[in-house]
Amino acid sequence: MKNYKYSEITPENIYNKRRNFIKSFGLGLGSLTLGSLSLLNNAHALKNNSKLTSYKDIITYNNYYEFGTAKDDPYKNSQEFKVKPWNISIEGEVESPMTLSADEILSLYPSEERVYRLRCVEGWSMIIPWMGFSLSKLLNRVSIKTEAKFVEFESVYDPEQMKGQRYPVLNWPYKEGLRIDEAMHPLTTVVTGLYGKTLPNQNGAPLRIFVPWKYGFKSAKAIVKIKLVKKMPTSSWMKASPREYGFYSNVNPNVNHPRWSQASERVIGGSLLSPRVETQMFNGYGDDVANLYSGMDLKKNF
Ligand SMILES: Nc1nc2c(c(=O)[nH]1)N[C@H]1C(S)=C(S)[C@@H](COP(=O)(O)O)O[C@H]1N2
Ligand SMILES: [Mo]
Repeated sequence: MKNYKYSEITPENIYNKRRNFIKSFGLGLGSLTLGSLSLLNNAHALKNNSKLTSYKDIITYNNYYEFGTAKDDPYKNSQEFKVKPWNISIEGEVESPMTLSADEILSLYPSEERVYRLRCVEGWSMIIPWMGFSLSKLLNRVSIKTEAKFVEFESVYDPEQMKGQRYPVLNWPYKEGLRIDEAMHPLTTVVTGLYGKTLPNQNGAPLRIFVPWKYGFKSAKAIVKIKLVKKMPTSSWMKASPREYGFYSNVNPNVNHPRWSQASERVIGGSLLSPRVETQMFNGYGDDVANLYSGMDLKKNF
């Protein structure tokens, strides 16, 4: 067994070694996990030869306004944030509301690797090897009533620890929402980690949501509540600017933000000279999710 220098043992190196090992035995990426879904997911994200974004970029270039609005604020300001103990309540239109600790959730549902592209509404993207499992598994646990049509996600409110929340940048706590069929879609993920490691605070520890075909802001970090509701919830971003941020917020190169084009994106990690790449409809996940929106006018329902 080769000895690695300490500096070589980054999450990224361990991850790549494991991946090469698996590749060299001809097992393919998908066999890292059980189930064909992940195979499919990995293939999607890596279509058009996209490289994984570096661990460093993923953990230092973040949007997490609770910790400040500059890209490196979450990295700088979230290191002392306490993610233990942590409870998440699942409530609203359900037969059996419950509160589970983050640890319970982690042990109930084994995480698998899910490589997805994150497309921020600001016009940049990353390819991230997340760890997680389908949100539907958790939602099935509470027996959703037929009256429930939407799901609302609430992030933590803790201005003592999150100095960004001392200012009215957004309507705190951060809230987001999905239609029930979107929330139950197997691609909609409860994220537990990345690069095979525990989720860093700045990426939404201990648990966050990730919805691959929607703009990044739909994927709430550090969630404490999941509420099943009858009516379409108003997200923090809809409150802040309803003209610019709609409920659906599907990645769509044909529908521009009122202040900028959404036709292309800057891939984080490239050089300043790297060309922008074309943004794909539904962020490249159209084969899996386009049917959720058949017959809908996606310009109106932006
Ligand atoms: N609670 C909370 N969740 C949030 C945000 C935020 O400010 N607060 N920012 C969103 C935005 S705009 C993006 S692009 C992604 C960024 O996720 P990442 O930092 O893990 O890449 O988180 C989303 N989730
Ligand atoms: Mo974003």
